Amino acid sequence: MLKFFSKKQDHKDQPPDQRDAVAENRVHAPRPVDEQGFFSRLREGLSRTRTGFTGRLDRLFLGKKEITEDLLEELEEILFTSDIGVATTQELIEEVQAKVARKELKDPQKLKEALKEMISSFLEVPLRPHGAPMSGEPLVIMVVGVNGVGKTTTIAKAAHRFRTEGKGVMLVAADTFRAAAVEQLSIWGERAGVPVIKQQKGADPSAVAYDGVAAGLARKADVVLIDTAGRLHTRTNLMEELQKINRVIGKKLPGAPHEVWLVLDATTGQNAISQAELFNEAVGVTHIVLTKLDGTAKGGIVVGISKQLGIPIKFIGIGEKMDDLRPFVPRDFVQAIFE
Ligand SMILES: Nc1nc2c(ncn2[C@@H]2O[C@H](COP(=O)(O)OP(=O)(O)OP(=O)(O)O)[C@@H](O)[C@H]2O)c(=O)[nH]1
Ligand SMILES: [Mg+2]
Repeated sequence: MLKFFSKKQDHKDQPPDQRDAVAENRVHAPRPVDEQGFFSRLREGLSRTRTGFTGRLDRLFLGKKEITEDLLEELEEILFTSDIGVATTQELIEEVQAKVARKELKDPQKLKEALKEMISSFLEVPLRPHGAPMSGEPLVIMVVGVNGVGKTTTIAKAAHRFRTEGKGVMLVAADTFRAAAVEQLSIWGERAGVPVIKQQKGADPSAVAYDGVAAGLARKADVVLIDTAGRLHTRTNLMEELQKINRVIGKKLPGAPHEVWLVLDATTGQNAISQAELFNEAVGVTHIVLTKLDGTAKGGIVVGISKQLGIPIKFIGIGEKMDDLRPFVPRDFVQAIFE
């Protein structure tokens, strides 16, 4: 097992002000060679959103010579049904109206390019302040989200990513509610070649998380990913449980969890926004992972999430395979949706 953690980390010798940037680079590292088909795979994964959104835009603009109120009304409808969200849709339409009034925009054919630019600017969400591990300590990431959104799968995919970057990874099965949950994480751990810290079903999730962080420290892991439950017995409040995990691991390793990833299922559309508000209030979400973008035409939710929540999207899930978790790059995303 120790062989996974033997790789020396240069960045730990860097001054604290640079550590954050290095920690961030762990997931925004240059794309590995196996991602050469990156863009086409992204494009393929987002095909349903693209046909639903750009396909309809193209049909709307076809043969039109002027930007009329009727055209804007139809545009509003397309934006709204792509799950961009009411507030964001309104903002986009108002910006277009203002551009038309100022005569900066006349030709419907140019409207698409203008929308693309506006949407791109909405997607540029600055990183939130979050911790970085101290020298010799692991980066601890707590992964949260409601039942079935893709937390465990995301952890497996992220573990695979970190491993290909040469990092020592450890998984922690703090979802002790479902019997199958621990088993599922163990299977993924085996596939990704990383150890899994676990206890029996029904164990206290905070105790498992504490053990996981302790093991990560002892074995000098670079990254510890903690899987949590999406649902508990009705008597226990999920948010309180997550807050407890948060507190308990902070006792073992001050500053941990350094990152809290909220996993959201893109197919749930606007519902994802209210979930994010709840989790953020309870445990302070630092990054969002948006899964199942491949199965939906509701990809516009990416825009709504960025604009309304101001929480950066770290990864998007575009399929069920190990390498179907992609760093969210606004420019690539917009390109894949519009072209
Ligand atoms: N198509 C597609 N399916 C995904 C993606 N991410 C996860 N899934 C699927 O979603 C289902 C649920 O994933 P899990 O990882 O078990 O979800 P979870 O949040 O851990 O669920 P609980 O532990 O029950 O709360 C699985 O069948 C995954 O394969 C994705 O990006 N695309
Ligand atoms: Mg799970």
